[in-house]
Amino acid sequence: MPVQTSSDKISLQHPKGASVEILLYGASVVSWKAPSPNDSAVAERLFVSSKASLDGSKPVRGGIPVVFPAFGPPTHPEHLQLPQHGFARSYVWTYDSTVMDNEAGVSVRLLLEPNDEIKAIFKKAFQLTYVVTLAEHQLSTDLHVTNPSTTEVIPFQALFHTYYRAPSADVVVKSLAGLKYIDKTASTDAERSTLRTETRSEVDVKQYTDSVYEDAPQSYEVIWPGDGLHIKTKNLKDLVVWNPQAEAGSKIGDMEDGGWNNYVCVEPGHVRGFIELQPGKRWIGQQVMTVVGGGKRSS
Ligand code: TA6
Repeated sequence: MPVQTSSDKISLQHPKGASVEILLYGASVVSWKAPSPNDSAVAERLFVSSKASLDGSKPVRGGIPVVFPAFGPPTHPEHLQLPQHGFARSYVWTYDSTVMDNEAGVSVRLLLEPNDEIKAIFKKAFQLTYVVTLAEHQLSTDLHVTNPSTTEVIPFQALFHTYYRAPSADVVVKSLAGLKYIDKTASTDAERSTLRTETRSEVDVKQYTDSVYEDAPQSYEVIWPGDGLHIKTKNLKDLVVWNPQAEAGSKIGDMEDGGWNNYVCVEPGHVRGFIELQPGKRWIGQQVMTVVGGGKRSS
């Protein structure tokens, strides 16, 4: 069965060997296995900490948490009751339907609407739809935000907090040179909000890194010796690159020891400023992740 649903998760299986697991809790993608274009060997592409809670008691440390409607500690006046990174990653979504199921791709749709707990901390009506699509070498995630109100605007930020399984000593992110960014590892508020210019053509995460790039090209490569991915996005103008290294990672309770050696977070989002979704409108943000393997690079 290409799509299997149970009380707490959805599994997708592509006929060429790729697979995905999505927890209903947070619509968290917790596994993406895909064959390499080099030798067809199927490998896990996402990092999930062995200490992550997968029982719905807290957001998953790894995979692809969905960040909505606030990134980081909330700053918008209408978000001040929200937890860090909003609520989408910490409520149970529902399986809506299978969108596609053939050789080209296997795709499912999940939904999140306000429940009583969400209504207590976020006063806006909304509907979130999440479409996850698996192809042989590719995974796409599409977040649809719908504003059903006839009068109210929804201010929000959105981001895919994707943890790629990759050696942090060797991985680099390309296509960021020349961009403006803020460095959240800096020690003072003033330094953290200073806009800097990226000079590196290949950004590494050998040191504690927490950089928020703005107005990025929406096409990136995440590569390391022998393997790599290409990432393309729509309507997600910003990009966060995060790896805590031991300095900050050892303070994260659900991070496994040395986990920071095994991933890089490359997180497309709209997080510098806010989207103001007008009454009756829908916004769609998308990331498309393609395994390109080693030696092959997409343009
Ligand atoms: O996206 C990077 C970031 O905002 C970092 O500042 C870091 O704290 C990380 O997310 C993890 O946040 P979390 O709430 O999942 O512990």
